[in-house]
Amino acid sequence: MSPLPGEGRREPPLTARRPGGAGAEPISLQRIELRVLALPMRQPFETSFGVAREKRFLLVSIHADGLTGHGECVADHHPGYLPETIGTAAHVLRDYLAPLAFAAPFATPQELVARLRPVRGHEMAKAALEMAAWDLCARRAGVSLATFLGGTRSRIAAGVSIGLQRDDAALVDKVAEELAAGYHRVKVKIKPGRDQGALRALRHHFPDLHVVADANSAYTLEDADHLARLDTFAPAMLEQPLGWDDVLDHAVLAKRLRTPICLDESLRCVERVRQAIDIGAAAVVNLKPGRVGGLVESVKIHDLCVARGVPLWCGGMVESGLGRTANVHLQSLPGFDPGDTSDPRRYFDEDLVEPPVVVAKDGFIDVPQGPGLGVELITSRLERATQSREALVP
Ligand code: OSB
Ligand code: MG
Repeated sequence: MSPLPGEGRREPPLTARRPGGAGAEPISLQRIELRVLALPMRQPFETSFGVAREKRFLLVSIHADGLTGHGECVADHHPGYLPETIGTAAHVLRDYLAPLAFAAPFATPQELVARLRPVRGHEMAKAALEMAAWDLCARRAGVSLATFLGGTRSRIAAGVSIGLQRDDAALVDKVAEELAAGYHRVKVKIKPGRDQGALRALRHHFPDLHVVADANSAYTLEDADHLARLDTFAPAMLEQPLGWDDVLDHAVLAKRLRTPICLDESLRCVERVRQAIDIGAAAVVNLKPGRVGGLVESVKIHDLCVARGVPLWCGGMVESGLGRTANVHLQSLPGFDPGDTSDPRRYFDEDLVEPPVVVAKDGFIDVPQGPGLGVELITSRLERATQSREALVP
């Protein structure tokens, strides 16, 4: 595939402003490995779009010069959050992204990202390959991913996303438990019929609680009057109430609410984020590297939000410790409010990495200092979790 004409539109490379590994010897990939992994979950995670009882995901590992880099793909086995799935990600990685990555050496992750641009969409597949490239490049340079990204924080404030509970009393108990664990921010899931009561109960028990309500696209503009009544309970923000790909209706809804709107699903590139801010659809931005095609795009979105004074926080996709760790490195950039980075042990008895991601009693997570992601996969656990694997070569 030859580069598209639009390539000339490229912005100044991040390497102009951030370390990123400019000047390094180019990397020639020797092998890319795709594995489908399954981790049992300790508790189901329920949202307006479904219940997850098991975590299945694709692990992308790249090999070059005796080094390995790993990337966790956030696509689910089901297209209930966004259209990508494990199956589409494996297909696009195998048939389109891997050949582009093998086609020529690349010196920086930014160079690889530019090469993947002819493939439209498939942000989660691209992000996984890109994360592996960041891990490998940073390892080779002997610096942490945080340093490579230009991060300055050595610890980040953890927050927690709480799935739909059996009833409002159970939700109140759960929130109390998570606050006791030290989390700096609480988010709860809502859906029609499970919104007013939940927010009323939370406000009653926790008068000063900063609580985010995430609807995962469970409403339409016809629910505007109903959603406006949630203002009474003063949630800190309402996350993605309307269509998963919508920004226009969110701008209309925003005018009818006091509660600020935060967008998640709809924001899949920096241009979309800018447009959403410009038309008043997003007062707050949830940034997930996997949803926007990776860390290069994430840094652009971070920089835009900081420049525009728009609050920004890092979301989660129920990642294993590997993906969580990448989110921790990203949040070492100044400007992130506490988001959805909670302890992976809330979900998994046996996480895959060492050292594990740990939320300290004061609700902070240390940014790993070792090279790359700064964590290692535990081979025995990786093998146990592996459902299938395939190797791709040039
Ligand atoms: O909408 O933020 C979301 C998890 C899976 C899919 C979508 C969302 C979430 C979360 C984050 O709420 C949960 C977590 O990673 O702990
Ligand atoms: Mg969300």
